Amino acid sequence: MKEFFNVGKINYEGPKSNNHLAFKYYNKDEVILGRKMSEHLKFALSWWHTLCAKGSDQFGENTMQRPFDKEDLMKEAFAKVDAAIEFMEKLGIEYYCFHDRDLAPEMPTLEESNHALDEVSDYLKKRLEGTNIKCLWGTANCFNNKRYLAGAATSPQSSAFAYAAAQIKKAMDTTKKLGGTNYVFWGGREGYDTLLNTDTKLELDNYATMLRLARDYKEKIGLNAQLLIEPKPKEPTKHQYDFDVQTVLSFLYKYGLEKDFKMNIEANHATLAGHNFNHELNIARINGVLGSIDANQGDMLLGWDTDQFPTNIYDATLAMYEVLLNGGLGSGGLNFDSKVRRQSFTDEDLFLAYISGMDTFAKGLRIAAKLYEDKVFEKFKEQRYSSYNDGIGKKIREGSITLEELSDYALKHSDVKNESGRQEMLELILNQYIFNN
Ligand code: XUL
Ligand code: CO
Repeated sequence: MKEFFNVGKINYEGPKSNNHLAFKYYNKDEVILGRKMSEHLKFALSWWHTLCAKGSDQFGENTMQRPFDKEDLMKEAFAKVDAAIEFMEKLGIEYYCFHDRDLAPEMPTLEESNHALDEVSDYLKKRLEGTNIKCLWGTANCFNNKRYLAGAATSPQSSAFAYAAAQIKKAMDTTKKLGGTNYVFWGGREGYDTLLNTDTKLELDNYATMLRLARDYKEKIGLNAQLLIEPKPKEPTKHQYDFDVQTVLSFLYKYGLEKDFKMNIEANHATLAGHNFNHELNIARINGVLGSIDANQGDMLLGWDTDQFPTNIYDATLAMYEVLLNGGLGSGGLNFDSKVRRQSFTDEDLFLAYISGMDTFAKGLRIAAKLYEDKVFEKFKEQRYSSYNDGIGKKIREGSITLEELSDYALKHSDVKNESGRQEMLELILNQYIFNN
């Protein structure tokens, strides 16, 4: 088969290498904390940003030409499959994620769109035989077409709800066919712009109904995949219902869906919500819903979802630290929901972006593993909260106390002795680990 990309296989050359087209930190078979790096870091290619995004923005046309571009959209869809496999094999990426409409174009009718998706996914499945490339997750694009201008599951139009259900059904069938280990719901336009025209109660009830139907359908067809909700606070709507992990948790509990869904945490969505990436991972972890990660980063000076490739070593380190505390991501992985900048229009830029993102997380894993082994923060926290280990503290921890008892205690012990939180010392230690590992 003819090659699409004029870039060879990307190898590990170690930290001293000056070759930009080589890994400095990602050494896939190297064992860290008893597992191969490739098992800790199940990197995935995002079909939409890698094969479909061509550099256009609100103000300008495409800037990128790809070697798989074709006049005929179906021919292009097949060429994208071949190009994606070449790209993943060259980078050693073993997973991919897709929306139904990234794999195959939307056609004039739903029936034709379904048929197009069948053809391309059959081809993808066949081409992947004998490779070690697998599907991390599938999803349905229920936000691009104008029928979804007011949402999909939360649309005021029941026919839009039905159309979205049809797309989700088909995307779940396709995820099953491709052996996907997760299925994602990012609430594209599930939110609102003004309360003047929005029945939030009905919209949220309907959203829960859609998720319940999808959960039941998953069981019915035997789709062996973890269902994931991907929180995001705004964009495209002003108020996205899935604001952040805590908001989604309360939604899941309210509607009795907490056992069926975990979460796919995206770094740029966390920062849009005013949270650090590791805050979202932490809240998901302590609630048992940390499922998978969309690895990217935003620009803190811009207020929108820039979906840049991750290069921030602090964030990657602290993210991998949460992943280690979580015991890994189970069936999840690290999907690069990231795109190259509009001015980075060459194919080589695409390779460089992935190498940079993979090395950032590989280095983050190496540092996090040392922090984890040395229990740096955990030891400090243990000491910091030790007043809850016995006496009155133990009773509070166990919930076996009354307000009267606490009042009696406080009357006798009114001298609260605080200790330094030592934030600067901990930051200093974190930096030492980053510098030395
Ligand atoms: C949008 C976003 C999506 C989801 C999948 O901000 O992150 O690409 O990851 O629909
Ligand atoms: Co995402």
